[in-house]
Amino acid sequence: MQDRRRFLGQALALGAGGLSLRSPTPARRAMAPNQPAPAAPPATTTGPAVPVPDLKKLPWTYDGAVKVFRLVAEPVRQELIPGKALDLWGFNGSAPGPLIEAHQGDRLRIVFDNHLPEPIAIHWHGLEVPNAMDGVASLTQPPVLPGKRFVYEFTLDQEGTYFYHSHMAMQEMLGLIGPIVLHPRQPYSTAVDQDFLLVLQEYAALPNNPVPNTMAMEFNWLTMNGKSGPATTPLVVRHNQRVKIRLINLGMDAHPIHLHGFQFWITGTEGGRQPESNWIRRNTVFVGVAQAFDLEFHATHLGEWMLHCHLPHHMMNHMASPVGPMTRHAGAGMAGMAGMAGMAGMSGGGKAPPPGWVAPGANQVPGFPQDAYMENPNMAMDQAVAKPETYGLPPDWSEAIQGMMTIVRVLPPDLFDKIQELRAAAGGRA
Ligand SMILES: [Cu+2]
Repeated sequence: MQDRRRFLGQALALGAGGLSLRSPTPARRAMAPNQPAPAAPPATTTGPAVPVPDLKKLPWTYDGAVKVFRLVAEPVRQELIPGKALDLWGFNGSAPGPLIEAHQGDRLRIVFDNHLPEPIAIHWHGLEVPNAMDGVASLTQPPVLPGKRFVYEFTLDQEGTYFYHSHMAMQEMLGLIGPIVLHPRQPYSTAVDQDFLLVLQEYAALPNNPVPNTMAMEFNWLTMNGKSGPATTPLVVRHNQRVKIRLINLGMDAHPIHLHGFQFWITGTEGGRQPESNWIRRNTVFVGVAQAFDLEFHATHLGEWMLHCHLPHHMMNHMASPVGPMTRHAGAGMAGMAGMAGMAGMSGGGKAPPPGWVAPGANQVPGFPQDAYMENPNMAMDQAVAKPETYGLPPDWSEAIQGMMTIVRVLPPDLFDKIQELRAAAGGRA
């Protein structure tokens, strides 16, 4: 903390464009009537901390009562699944960027540095901030030029699930978005035991080209928190816990996110917590572009329950158009696979299905092949994506999890506790 403070102090002393980096004086606050005085740091949270599987949280320091975050936009190399990485633009080392977590009433100062080769500005999506903080380059602020800094500062009287993003359209499609959670001042009437957050994104990347085509209208890499299935870390839940899952979408497509095994309540939107009379019971929520939803349910049914986008093309990895004539090879071998859509594979090259997987005479059946070469045990990559959260899954589980998919694991207490032990041993991630 000391080092971090000192580093931050030095960083601030270097000066910047935009606002003064010091705490606003009382006189300045008085000039901004819609900015209440900073609240004292809350002693306790009003809910569980929000895990964002596969993403970090943005650390902060305090300057008096002001929470100070350092946010950096920069090129990142994001591994979607083992063996497949894309050259994206993100924040602080990842795309999407880290979670900004704060409380209703907090005053936030976000010291933003642009390490991209072109101008940018950061928009706080859904947050009621002063116009000069709204992050629309050339309308509400000058663009933040390459190598330059801008300091955003505002007091937030909201609670719920929000996000930040570049307000340059094409930059959004290269990954520049990150989540924000504002905990309520008063606890919600219904407390949850688990509170997860997933950011939904999509990329169009040709085989062997690590830079996505930001002009594409069709996408072949679908991610949750920057990972594609089966590299998405399962959401591990103890039997009978009450679970919240926050979903955020910013891309070109809406995603119908479906949960197996449960009817859930939609308890919040990008407009914040909804009154209980407005809660809607569903098992699929169509998360539109620039929307957020909070889902809640009681994990009363044990099992490995899929949570996934239900668009068929969003349930696979690296879908690519056929090159050359389509072949329909019913037997083993690569020859039949070379021309198939969806075949570039989960681990950098498909493997033939096992004996008996394909019926004799399959070539005579119009429509063959569809999934025979994608969803078979030889496509599993359990070991490559093994982590504490995958402990105890059945063999070859990973061939079932591709694209915008993850697993909600509702586990008996002993298995849940075992995974917590493994997570702690793996580096205190429990
Ligand atoms: Cu989708």
